[in-house]
Amino acid sequence: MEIIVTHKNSDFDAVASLVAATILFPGAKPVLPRALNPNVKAFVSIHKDLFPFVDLGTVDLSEVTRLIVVDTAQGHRVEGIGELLGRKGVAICVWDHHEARDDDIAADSKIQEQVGAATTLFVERMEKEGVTVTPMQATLFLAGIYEDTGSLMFPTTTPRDARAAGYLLEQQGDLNILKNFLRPAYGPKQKQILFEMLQNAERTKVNGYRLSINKISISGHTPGLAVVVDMYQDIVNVDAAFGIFTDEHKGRTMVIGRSEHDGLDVGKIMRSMGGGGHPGAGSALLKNAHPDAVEAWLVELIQGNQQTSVQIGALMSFPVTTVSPGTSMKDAASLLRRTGCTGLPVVEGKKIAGIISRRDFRKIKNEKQLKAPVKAFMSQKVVTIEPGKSAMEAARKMIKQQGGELIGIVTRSDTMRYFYDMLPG
Ligand SMILES: [Mn+2]
Repeated sequence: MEIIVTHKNSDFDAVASLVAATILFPGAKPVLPRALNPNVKAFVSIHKDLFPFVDLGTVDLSEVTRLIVVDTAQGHRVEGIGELLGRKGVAICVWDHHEARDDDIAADSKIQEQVGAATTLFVERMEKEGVTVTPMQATLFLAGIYEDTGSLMFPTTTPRDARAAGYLLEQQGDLNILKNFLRPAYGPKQKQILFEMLQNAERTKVNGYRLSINKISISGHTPGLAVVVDMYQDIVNVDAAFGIFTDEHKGRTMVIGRSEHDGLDVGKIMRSMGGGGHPGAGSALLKNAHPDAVEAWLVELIQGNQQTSVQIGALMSFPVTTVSPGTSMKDAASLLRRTGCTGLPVVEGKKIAGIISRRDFRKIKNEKQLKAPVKAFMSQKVVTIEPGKSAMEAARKMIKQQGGELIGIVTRSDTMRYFYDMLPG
């Protein structure tokens, strides 16, 4: 028997992929997770009979010969399949669109391409193979693509997602049905939370990003918080918005983030907090964490956020050509000419004593001064940066003109090369 599974708390992309896989793998049974996102649950309850879903409880796992995993490649995100992973005689096939970094399923075959929605991968294949898609299926697949790409507006959207959406509209995917299901998780409770968030809204600037971090206490089952944070971000108009939702009674804190800034990868930040997501959206669930501590942690992660930016350590030139304070100006000049550098650090032991640059040679009035040591002409005000900092920060320091052990040097051209994406690799 072949079964198709996806991650729990399924969104439309997960369920659409589940259905799409039944078309590409005829005979395989789509196992619908018990935990579904509220809007998906509403959709499924109305359309259940139109799709051949089965419950895991009705599947005899000992009969399974092939496992098709869609919209994730992480075993712990899929309910009840632990015993199948690594079992002899079970072929595993993965279709996913997330970054492979946290994958723990050893797949025999894997289609993993970074597009905005896993559904896109299936739709492309169906179009290529000339498989007919019913309007009902097209609508569900559209919901998958629209939800995971924020209606093609998240930065993770690729041209392939837009093309797949176009194809589905040609197959009579129904936008009216979609509109009713994509944001139904927003009800009176969510409205109340959004209202409270807006009353407390504050904006801050961290590492150059305009942020709003909002702490809210909640109680009881509160679905749809991602939608609330999404709307909140739209209204307060920041690069990224975070909601820290604490249920004191349960001792649980849910962190939900949205980013519209290419450089601020929310998924990565949430992974550092033990959660997950995409660059544009992500969440993490923390136990017994104080909201203030969570906020401080978030800020720290964003401050140290290296995703826009390669670390300086990876950018810097090494080894560094240096001179000592006693080196003559003449020798320094010929070194500058030979290396093509615009400046040289002046080093005493391992410490930077100053920097001598081409500009300093303008101070030389006569031949005799060329014999003088560089320390007479060097500038002692040297701006340094630690290797763990980002290229963004280096650029900021260079613009602002604002010492440790010398281990490398970042030149203007190193930094520019980074910004123009010309770094090798
Ligand atoms: Mn997805």
